[in-house]
Formats: sequence, C-alpha cells, structure tokens
Amino acid sequence: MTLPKRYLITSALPYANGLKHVGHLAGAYIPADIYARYLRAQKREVVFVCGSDEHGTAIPIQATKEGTTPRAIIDKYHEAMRQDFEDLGMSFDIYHRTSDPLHHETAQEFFTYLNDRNELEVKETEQYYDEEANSFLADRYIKGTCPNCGSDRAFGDQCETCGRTLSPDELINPVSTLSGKTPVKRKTSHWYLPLGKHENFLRKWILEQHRDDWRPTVVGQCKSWIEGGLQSRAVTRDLDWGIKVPLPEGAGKVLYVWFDAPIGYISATRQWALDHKKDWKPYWYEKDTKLVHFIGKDNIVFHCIIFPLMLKLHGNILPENVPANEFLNLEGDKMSTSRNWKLDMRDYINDFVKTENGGTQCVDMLRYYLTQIAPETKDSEFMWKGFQDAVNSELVSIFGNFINRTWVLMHKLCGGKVPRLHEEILNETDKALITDIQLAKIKIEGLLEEYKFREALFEVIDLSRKGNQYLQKNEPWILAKKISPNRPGEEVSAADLPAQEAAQKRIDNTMHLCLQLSANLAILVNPFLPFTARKMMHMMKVVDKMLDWENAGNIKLLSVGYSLREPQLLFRKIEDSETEAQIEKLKSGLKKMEEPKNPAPQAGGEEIKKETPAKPGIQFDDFAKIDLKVGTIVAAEKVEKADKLLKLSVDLGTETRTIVSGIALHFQPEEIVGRQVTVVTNLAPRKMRGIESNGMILMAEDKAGKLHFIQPGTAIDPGSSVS
Ligand code: B3M
Ligand code: ZN
Repeated sequence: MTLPKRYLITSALPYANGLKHVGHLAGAYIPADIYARYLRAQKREVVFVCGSDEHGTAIPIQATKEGTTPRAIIDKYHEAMRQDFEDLGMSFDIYHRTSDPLHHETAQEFFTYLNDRNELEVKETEQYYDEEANSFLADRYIKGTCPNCGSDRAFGDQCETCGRTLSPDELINPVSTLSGKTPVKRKTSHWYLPLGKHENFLRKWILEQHRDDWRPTVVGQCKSWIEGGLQSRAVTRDLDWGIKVPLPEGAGKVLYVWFDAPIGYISATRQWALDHKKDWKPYWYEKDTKLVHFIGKDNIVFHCIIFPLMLKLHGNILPENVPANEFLNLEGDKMSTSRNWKLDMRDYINDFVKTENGGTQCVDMLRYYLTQIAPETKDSEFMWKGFQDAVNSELVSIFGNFINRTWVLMHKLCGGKVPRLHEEILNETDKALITDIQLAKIKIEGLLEEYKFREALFEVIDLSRKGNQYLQKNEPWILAKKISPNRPGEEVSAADLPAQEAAQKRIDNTMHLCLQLSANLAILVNPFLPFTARKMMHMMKVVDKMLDWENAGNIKLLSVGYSLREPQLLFRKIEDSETEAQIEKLKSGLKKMEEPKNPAPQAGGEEIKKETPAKPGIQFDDFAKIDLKVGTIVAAEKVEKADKLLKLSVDLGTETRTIVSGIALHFQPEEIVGRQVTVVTNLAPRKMRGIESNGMILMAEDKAGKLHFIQPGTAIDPGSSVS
C-alpha cells in the first residue's frame, strides 16, 4: 500500500452557541489530536483543521436567550471555544470560523457550482409563516403539541419530552415562538440535494468499499439511512442569519447550516494555506490526500452521506474514514447542557489546570482518562472516581513511578549520567525488554493507524509497566550494596573484585536500558500526552527531533556519558476531596436549574429525574418466567378515593382481565380506551382498594417523569405474546 502524500484531518466544527463539555472533547477532538500528532511525528504532511460553526437557528436562539445579537454570541463563544481548545492542547493548524468572509465565499461558490450543473433541484413547498413577524418559521421556531407523547412543549424539529424527531406539519396546534400567534402556510421554494438519485453511488462507496474499514457503528447508521429511503434534502432555508443564497431568486434565503458547515473544513484549509503561503487545492482535489473526519455519532449522516455526496458532485476527494465516537455519559447519566448535567472543558480548566498544583500535568490527566474511556465502540461513562483511579493508579503509580525511579536511581547509582551497556553480558530479561520496546512501537502504530486510540494508549502504559517489572527483577539498589558495603572505609578484598565488577555491569545495563526505555516512552506517549513528553524531554536534555516516531524502537537514543537533569514529578495524585467536590458541584448544579422551574415537583411536571441505575444481570431463564402479552384496554374508570389508580379492563384475546394501574395522574380514563398495552399476565394477583388486580401493564417513564404507553407499532391481535 502506498502512503498518502498528505493528510487532512478535521474535527467537527462546534456550534458557537455555548461552552462545550468533555463529552465533545472525547468524541471529536482528542482522538483527532492524537492522530494528527502521531502523523506529524511520522513526518507526514498533515493539516489539522477545525473552527466554529456560527450559523443555523441555534445562534439566534441563544442570542434571544442572552438578550443580545447573534453576532455578539458567535464572537463570545468562538473566542471561548478557541481558548479552551488551546488550553487543552489541541494542536489544530487552524481554528477558523464560518462567519469569515472567505468561508461565505467558499460556500457560495460551492452552491453555485452545484446549481449551475443542475445537481440541485428547486421545489416549491408550503411552509409555516408568521404574519405578524413577517417571517417564515424555521422548525425550531414553531412550538406545539407532540403527536407522540402529548407534551405541549414540542418543537417543529423535535419533541424534547419524548425525543421523537418531528416535522412542523406533525405538530398539533402549532404556534410561532416569535409572536405567539398561529402561523399560516405560505408557498416558498428551496434548493434540494437529491440524495435518492445517487443511491447507487452511496451504497457502493459506503456499504461495499468501506464496509470493512469503517467502524461498524458508522456503517450501520449509514445502512439504515440508505435502506430507509434517501429523500431529497433542502439545502436552503428561509432565515436571515446565515450565508445568503447567491442567486437573485434566493433573496431572503440562506444556505442551510448543515450545507455550509462542512464546507468550513475547506475554507479553513484555504485560510491555513493563505497564512502559510501554501497551495490548498491538493488537499481537496488530489487523490493522494487522505481525508479523515473525526466526529460524534450524531453527525454521522452528514459526514458519511450528505457531505461526501456534495464533495463528489463538486469534484473533490472523499473522506477515507469517518471515525465517529459514541456518547460519553457522566456519573451515570446522559450529559446535557439544558439540564446542566455536564463537565464543561472550561470548568475542568478552572478547577484543575489553572490552579496552584495544576498546570499542564492536569491537561494530560484529562487527555489520558478521556482516551482510556473513549466511546469508540459504545457509549461510555465519565466517573470522577474512575478519573481519580486512572490518574493515581496508572499515571502516577505505573508510568510516573517508572520514570521517577529510573531518574532517582540513575542519579544515585550512575552519577546522573547515562551508563554504558555491556553487550557481552546482556541477559534474558534485558533482551526481553529490548524486544518489548520494539514490539510496542509496532503495536502502537498499527492501532493508531486503525483509530484504536484507547488500545494504543493501553500499550504505552503497559510498556512502562514492563519497565517497572524489569527494575524490580534486577534490583539495582541491591546490587549497589554489593559494591559499596555498608561499613565505610572497609577494604575490599581482591577476591571480591570480580563479583563487584559484575554487579557494576549489571547496574549499568539495567539503568542504561531503563533510560533508553524512558526515551522511547516519551516518543510513544507524545501523541496522547504531549505535555508529559515535553517534560521528559527536558529531563533528558534532548531536542524535539528525538520525538520523531522513527526513533521509537531504537535503544540507542541517549548517548553513554550524557548527563541528565534531576527528576521532576510527572503527575500529582488526585485527592478524594477533589472528586467529592466535583460530584457535589455537579449535583447542586443540577438542582439549581430544577428548583426555579419546578417549585412543587409532581408527576408529569417538569421534574427532571436521573436515569434509573441499571439492575444486576439476570439469566435468560429468569426472563423467560415472565409472561408478556399484548392487550387492548376496553374499559377504564377511576378508583374511588385513590387519585393515582385506574381500574382497567384489558382484553387479552381469550379473556378480559381486571388490572388496577397507578396511572391516573397521567391519563384520563376515556382517553386510553382502545389503546394497546404490554401486560405482565402471570403476576400474582394483588388487592388494591378492595379490587383484585390480575396483572400489570408496562409503561415507560421519561426523564420528566411522564408516563408513556409501550405498545406495538401497529394494532395487533390482543393476546399476542411479547418476547
Ligand atoms: N456544529 C453540530 C455539532 O456541533 C455541528 C457540527 C458541524 S461539523 C461540519 O454537533
Ligand atoms: Zn413527545
């Protein structure tokens, strides 16, 4: 396989509508940064781009919330995000922004190119229009009742209560959030990207060509999109915040944010090229460029289907891979900005990095933990206790400990200089260590090339673990006692000389190899923990060049006789008090948001619940004991003197059962007659308020505490079994 001539690495452009949390960092930024740093160490030609996504309705909505203008919002958050990324060591070659004129021009050119070649369709549709505000309404600007769960706070694009994706037409009683009035329908025309027309290309390119080298989760999502039928997607909007449609008939319209944002990768590359007097074109047009998009899983469709199609139609190269990450949860619950259940990068920086005993070691601690728990194949969990363990029992006790012991011993036993290696007496442990160093390099680079960052990092730590074991086995501190017996001034007998010489040689070899291993560890850890690698370089008094990847595996990196600096501790421990304080802060932050909104929490209100913790695992036999059937509610009435209970008659096909259910605060009896439910039919009978209940109906409870029926997608025969 020939190596690509150049690499273009992209990280998703975060919306400039708020601070970003560590879930974002773990998903699209740290892995990309590791990859870019690794490639640079390999001396490959790399450009790593990112920037702020400054269009879309998210921006004016945030402006309304903060009582300011969209422009002020993007300026504020662009700068804040740029700074946070810098503080956390993201090595972007450029952090651009989509409000930049160069980006507007690039995106408009792109649109014009496609439109001129008839790659876009124009379609007339009817859309909601607010007559009072004189404006078409973006989906987010329409509120109404959710057809799925009945919540009256659903938006035109999504119901936040039940999570269902909606279109404005599905909303019951739509209302404009601009004026509070009922909107009317008006004709409008838009430009569409006809995905369906290119189904064959997409199928072939993703489901055949990349079936094996893209992550299964990514291919899986694409597959279900393609199989679900590819609809044309509008690439313009009736909105005034965004990039103007560059056509007279497009007056008052802008490019859809998801059309312009990925083009931001191109404009960022252009700006970088301008700044460095380079040519940007090969990066987007030459086949020997390897383009890799790092994203979170919610952006898969845009990066794997829509943008690649745009690129193809525009004559550009396509991404080689899109290593999308799953989500990162926090302390047992989904990270969420609206519920303030999150750890912002900024908070971590303030609480750990910008403190007296913080600094860049704390940046690397976060980078370490987030890589170790990277949600590469499934959602994963940030736990403060896990963070503490990762730092204290891996970074401090294994990696840091090895380096520190090596340095202390080298100063004590070898006068602070790199001792000789006596090849003639190399023993099995020495040879095994040398092989381990060489193998580690090969393993780590193989894993990095496959975007398996957490496994790659594990190998780095594992190599330092082997270093500790090697030291332990060789015990140079014991050997040293043989050379300088405890009683000073005592003469050494001639007979002891050969034994002392042998001991000295063993010390030399042990320390020599530990130092060479340390140099190797600096190279191998550098893509992951760049600040730690720098500190190690300082201790070794070596220059940047030593970190070139090609030096890994080499055990002659530090010359004999070279004097090294005193050790510096690489990492400090994380105290219980620190993690406890963080957990407390998280919990009280959540409350603060809840209290004003919800003075008297009650079922169906706005109370925000934490996800129920997972129950312990069960065997299939345990599950098989439960008899589940579909039933139809044929009658329902209130139970006297029990405001929570409804007495239901449920048709189970062969019989009609009486079931008493605690759902009266959520549903009126008349509204549930006719609904299908899932029933546990073999639950022991139970008397409630004098009525015998013969079974239980299953309901789902959302985060707001609201109940929802669990029913078949379409009506089926009562009595059908559920398994
Ligand atoms: N701004 C969505 C997000 O931040 C969007 C990504 C654009 S990448 C071109 O999740
Ligand atoms: Zn809903």
